[in-house]
Amino acid sequence: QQKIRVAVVFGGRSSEHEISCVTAGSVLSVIDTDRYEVVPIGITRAGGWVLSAGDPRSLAITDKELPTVSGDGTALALPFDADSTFLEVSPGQAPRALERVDVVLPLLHGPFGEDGTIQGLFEMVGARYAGAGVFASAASMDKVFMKAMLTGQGIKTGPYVAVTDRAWTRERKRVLDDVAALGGTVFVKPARAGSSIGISKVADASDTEAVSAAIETARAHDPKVIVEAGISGREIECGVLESLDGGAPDVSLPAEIHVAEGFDFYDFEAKYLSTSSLTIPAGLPVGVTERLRTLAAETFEAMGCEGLARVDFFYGDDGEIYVNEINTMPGFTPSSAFPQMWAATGVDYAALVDRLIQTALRRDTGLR
Ligand code: G1L
Repeated sequence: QQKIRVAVVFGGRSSEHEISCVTAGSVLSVIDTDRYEVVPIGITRAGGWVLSAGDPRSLAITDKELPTVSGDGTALALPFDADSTFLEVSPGQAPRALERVDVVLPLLHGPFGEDGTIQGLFEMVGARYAGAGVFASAASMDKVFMKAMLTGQGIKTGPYVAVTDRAWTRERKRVLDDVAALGGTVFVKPARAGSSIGISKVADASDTEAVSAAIETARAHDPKVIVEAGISGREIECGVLESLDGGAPDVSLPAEIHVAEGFDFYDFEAKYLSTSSLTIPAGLPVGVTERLRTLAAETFEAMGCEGLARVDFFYGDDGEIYVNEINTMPGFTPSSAFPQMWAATGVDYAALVDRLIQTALRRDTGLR
């Protein structure tokens, strides 16, 4: 029997190159090779595509060494088979690498990974792929469009001000007035950054100097910035998976994030470098858990998501539930929140990877 060919695309041009490589190593190590033939495809920091056949163990973190994708495949791996082949192709030729696979798992963060661009490339070559499509990826990546889409469909998100490049250049006073009107603490973020880089917390929305400095910091990462009102409450998240039978999406048990002592919010450092912890399931009244799970499925559908997503909430001290964001490419190592929430719900890591492949295979490519 012919095996299903699964391409795992990883590495890439973002700041989370290494995290992507580590994730690929975990995914490759649990894919059932009796049923699937795996084609690992690495993308170098320079954007070159490297086709490789090799050992997923080479993508693990070793003594202080993070894995990466290099042009000749060497860094992919010291323990590679002698007959492994590495073929570097330019992004322009990349589609050729995808022509003969049945499904793609795009394990890529940030620009060109989760913003809909690589999904567009998959669409054009007729490749089925796991996760959100072009529109849902792009709309979920941009916090301003995400909030507009959710608000427009009756899903509550926190108050915010969008700061476009033009508004900041030409209507700075109006922007600062709008921000001041949010009141209290605000978070200033690049509107489309994949990771948590460039985020600042400003204790007083009417402190125009501090707000301006924070906007400039965010603008170094993206000319479009969002300023969000701080919501005092608990940070809760749920995993969502597309149904295998065309029904409503499935939602995991909720997790609560406890940000490590000394960190103001769940930023890059708190997320990857310190000791933030998760409680699964979050200790919440049954009614609140059910409201969260329903809202997670509604948010997934409101954004037009497919495959999987992690929906992050604030459970406000006022008893209201606000959607903070939806992440179409959540952290995906076995210890990340998304796999942990599903494990607690009865879907282990290998089953999760299998389910993502299976839902992707059900898609209609329109081409074949
Ligand atoms: F393939 C899936 F399922 F769609 C998928 C794609 C990407 C799951 C999880 C992720 N996550 C990541 O790629 C990352 C957060 C590790 C990027 Cl660095």
